[in-house]
Amino acid sequence: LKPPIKILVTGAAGQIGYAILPMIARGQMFGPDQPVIIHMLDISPASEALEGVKMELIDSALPLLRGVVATTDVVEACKGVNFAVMLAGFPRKEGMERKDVMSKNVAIYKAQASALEQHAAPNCKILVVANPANTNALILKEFAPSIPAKNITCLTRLDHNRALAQLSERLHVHIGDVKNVIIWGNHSSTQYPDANHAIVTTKDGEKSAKELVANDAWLKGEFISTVQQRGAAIIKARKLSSSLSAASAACDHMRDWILGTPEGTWVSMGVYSDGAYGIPAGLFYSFPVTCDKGEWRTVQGLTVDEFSRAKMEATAQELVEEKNLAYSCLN
Ligand code: NAX
Repeated sequence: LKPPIKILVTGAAGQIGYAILPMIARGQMFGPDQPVIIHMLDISPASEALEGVKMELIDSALPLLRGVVATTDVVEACKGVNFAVMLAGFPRKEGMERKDVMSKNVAIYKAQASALEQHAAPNCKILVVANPANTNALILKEFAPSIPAKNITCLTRLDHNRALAQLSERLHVHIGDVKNVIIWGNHSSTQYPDANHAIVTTKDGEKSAKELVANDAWLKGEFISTVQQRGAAIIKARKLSSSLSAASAACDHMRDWILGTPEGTWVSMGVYSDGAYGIPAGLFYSFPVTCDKGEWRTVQGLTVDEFSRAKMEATAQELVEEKNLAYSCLN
């Protein structure tokens, strides 16, 4: 077994927290040979619930779990952490303006950025899940200037997995035989789920998913809207937002980032744009990436047709607007 690593989970008393903590403590994020010490952060009104979660983690008798810290003190929470999964956020409540919600989240991410910058371990890697995920990641980057931008990412893997699931259902193939869909842009309803480069492994070798589906209208219509609206569909059905699939996707995201993507496979991650594919630099935008030894790299040179280009630009435009709104909350 390796020496234990420390991982911070913010908003740990919430829904996704309850689903993800046992996954982390069972080795589903960092592998079955990696012991973990979990730091859980939440706010005072949730501190009792947080203690309850701690008791349950201890009672789960998990051999990889080498310690649990439950705290409402952001400094204690961030101390020495090698990884951080940021679930903490302020949800939109009835009657609230977009700007009010943004302003609450900007304040949270500004404070947590400083705490991570000052107290996390060097080279700490961060995944932002809480919405607006891309813009929260941007605020975190802005207020933690000494953390390299490449160490900050946001979650679009849930959308990626939803796109794989739609293709797998449509083609009646195992989900493990479908790969290389792409989520471009924002984790919001403007995201662009793109199946143009997706591949299905069949008994006759690798085939283009697009050719197997052979229905452009579905790929440009229902496929995209189903993935974009899946979160809303789950809220309607469960009366609660997706949490087990979000937790599972966050594990996939961290595992692939740290342990690497399989040869010939890419995944979608929200990362700091350097201008690739004509997307404005300085936004957190979801791209196809491959990962090796803890570093992600944008997949280069994919062809982008006119239909895709328009969708990629629309979601970039929304991110520019979110960025402007976030900045206006700082004044
Ligand atoms: P919950 O509301 O159940 O949990 C959020 C937790 O954060 C609460 O326990 C709250 O007390 C805590 N919190 C609030 N402010 C805090 C602060 N300043 N410091 C520490 N903790 C704080 O939400 P949950 O369903 O767990 O979702 C978490 C976030 O993930 C939400 O923002 C949600 O919108 C977002 N999602 C993002 C997804 C993605 O794919 N990027 C998908 C799932 C999810 O909707």
